[in-house]
Amino acid sequence: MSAITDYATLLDDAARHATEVAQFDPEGRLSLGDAYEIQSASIKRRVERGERRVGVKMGFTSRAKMVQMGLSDVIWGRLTAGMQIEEGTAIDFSRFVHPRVEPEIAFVLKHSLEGDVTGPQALAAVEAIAPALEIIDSRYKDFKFTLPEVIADNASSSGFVIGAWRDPKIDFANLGLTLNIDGRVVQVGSTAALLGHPLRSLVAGARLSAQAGEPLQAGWIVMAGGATPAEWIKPGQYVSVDMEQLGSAGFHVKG
Ligand code: OOG
Ligand code: MG
Repeated sequence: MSAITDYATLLDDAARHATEVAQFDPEGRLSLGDAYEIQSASIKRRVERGERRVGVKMGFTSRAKMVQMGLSDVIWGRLTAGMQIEEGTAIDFSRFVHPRVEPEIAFVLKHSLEGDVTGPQALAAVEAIAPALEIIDSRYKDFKFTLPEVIADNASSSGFVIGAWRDPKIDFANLGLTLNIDGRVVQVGSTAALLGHPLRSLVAGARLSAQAGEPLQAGWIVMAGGATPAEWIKPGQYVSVDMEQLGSAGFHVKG
């Protein structure tokens, strides 16, 4: 077995069994190409178990997230149907290693979107937009990783929750938002935190996924990235995002 397959198996098993692993490239020596190969091979294992690909997630698209995690390259990961959590329902805490949550905006596409596209071209491919939450759960001990490691670990993706879909004609360039835990505001931000305009995150997603030979498809979801630092979640909590004009989305955490 190659090292790529070994690391893919290690990370897939860790995600599947909610166990943590030690960092395997703490100096960040692995090439980003190899890191994405590991990610691809680990998602392939999920797909072989029957999970359907439903889109992509973008990471480190806001300064808040770059600063929190100490990394500054935009990254992406693959979403499967198994990661989607129905809005308003409860997640089982034991499914996770050390989960965090962050407020995002989600797109769903009506057309495929491939390669180098402009903002208006990206917008023309959007069927709808929605307030969303991402649950990130790094498989690495203490949630610490280098850039190749987090890429290999599917950009820490673990779950996502999407609120009601809205008309993309709403101007979503700069919508105020809060992340709330048990009704208390824990983070305040704006969609403008995402590369200045969330559409830029979609443009980056179209380019990066086409480069990987998996262009964005009609019907796919694109999570644009955390607009604020992520917060730890604990059993018993109710977590929600409130977004100006778009409304809210939330989930409960079961013990
Ligand atoms: C990596 C994933 C980053 C985002 O929205 O910026 C991410 C992490 O922070 O563990 O999902
Ligand atoms: Mg995220």
